[in-house]
Amino acid sequence: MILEDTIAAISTAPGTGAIAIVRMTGPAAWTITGQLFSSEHKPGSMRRQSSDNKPIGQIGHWKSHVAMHGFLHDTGTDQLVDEVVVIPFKGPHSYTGEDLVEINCHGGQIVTSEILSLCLANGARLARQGEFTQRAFLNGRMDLTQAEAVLDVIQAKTGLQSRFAVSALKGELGSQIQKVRNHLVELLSRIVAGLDFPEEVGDLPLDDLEKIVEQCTKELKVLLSTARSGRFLREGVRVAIAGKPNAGKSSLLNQLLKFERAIVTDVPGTTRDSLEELLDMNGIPVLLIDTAGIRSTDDQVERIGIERTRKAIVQSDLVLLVTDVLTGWTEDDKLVCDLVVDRPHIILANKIDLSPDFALNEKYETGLACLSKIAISAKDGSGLNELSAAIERWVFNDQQLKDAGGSLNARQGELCERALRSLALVQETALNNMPQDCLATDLKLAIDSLYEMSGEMVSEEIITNVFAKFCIGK
Ligand SMILES: Nc1nc2c(ncn2[C@@H]2O[C@H](COP(=O)(O)OP(=O)(O)OP(=O)(O)O)[C@@H](O)[C@H]2O)c(=O)[nH]1
Ligand SMILES: [Mg+2]
Repeated sequence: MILEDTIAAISTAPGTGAIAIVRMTGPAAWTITGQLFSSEHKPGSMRRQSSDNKPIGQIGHWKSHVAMHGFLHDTGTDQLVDEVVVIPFKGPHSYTGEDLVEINCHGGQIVTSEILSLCLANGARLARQGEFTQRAFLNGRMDLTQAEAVLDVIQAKTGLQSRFAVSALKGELGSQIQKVRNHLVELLSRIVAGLDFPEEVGDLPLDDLEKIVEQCTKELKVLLSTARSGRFLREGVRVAIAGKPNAGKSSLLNQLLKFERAIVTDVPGTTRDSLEELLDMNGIPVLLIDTAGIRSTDDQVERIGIERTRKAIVQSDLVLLVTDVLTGWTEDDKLVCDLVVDRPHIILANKIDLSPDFALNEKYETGLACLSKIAISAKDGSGLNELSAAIERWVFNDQQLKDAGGSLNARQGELCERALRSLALVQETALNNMPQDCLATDLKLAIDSLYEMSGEMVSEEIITNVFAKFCIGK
């Protein structure tokens, strides 16, 4: 699907840089660049004539994927705008699948916007957000999971986020979905053949059907389990540090961040307000929230702080419950425990440096939501590797995210759940020995959900939503 119009945008980040790139794609991308670009700049001479008397801008001489050094001139005034490197890409072998040009210019904001204005004045229109990638999708250069991965790569804030996004970008996630879908399509065609030719083909043996549906269900469940980890990788994990006053919460925050972010004193009740800071924990973006210590108090300011702690706990994905090995498990610890009992949490017995023989005993019991108990020292950092490992295990749910070739985003996760529901109905129908045309209906719904996941059958509205999240120029 080659689109009629030619679009242009500045593809590099706003601001000043060493170089910037203005990108253009569409049927007129090469011609427009040809009108602006010349391989020589000779002040005072006719710039459209080169030294070998060939008209400059003769795009017939351009080679796809080969960079050309030259100059851009204002078509109206003939003034030199910038010295540039132009890389033309001939469709379909380009990012968008159409003719495309990248103009590498100096990274000044004025010069970059002048070049963009020239492209627009000569027939291009300003690209919408994500429109380059949208064209790549519409022209079949990538499926929707890959297009969504482009956004993830751009927005990744840690190396791990980026690695998973890149593997989805390579199409691994898309091929996992396609693999399951192909099995189901084959199954459906066998059922349909049986319905169309009952004499010759007959009903599909239920054993065959169950085996394939079970296998596909298993594979989709693995994919679905990546959605939770994927959300944490994309959006970060909110981790509240809670505990009684003086347990060492702020010290823990500082030790994890490796700088003195929070005030630490030996006065109980030092932290009055919740304080947030982002940490890259082995590639997982973790939003750490230090909170006011929890205890019963008449101090009005402290009570407001404790109320905020409650809120931080409720809004968190995970709580680190910090206790103090010097005081042991006290009434105040029990107050904290009541607040975190239903939330995933890790008990941290802090200040182990002051009591090296300390052992976590049965008193430290907070219920089923407790993921692990670790003795740490916020002062010397001991036990913190174990803490990172415990958080990592919980985030990835012991799943081999790598095997899935990426993680599902919210849109894909919903469709995966829908496909699984349809497959469950197929299994139920088979169990109840219903006619095989009933199987076909649900099987078709499961296949449709998978087509929607990869974007091969998807509404205009969803496409618009997906690409609206991109920046202009991508
Ligand atoms: N030796 C030792 N002292 C620690 C450790 N962690 C914290 N402390 C000390 O314990 C005191 C309280 O530490 P904070 O980090 O302010 O405790 P907090 O839980 O944030 O206290 P509030 O903000 O009052 O709720 C300070 O004197 C810290 O130096 C530790 O692991 N070892
Ligand atoms: Mg504190």
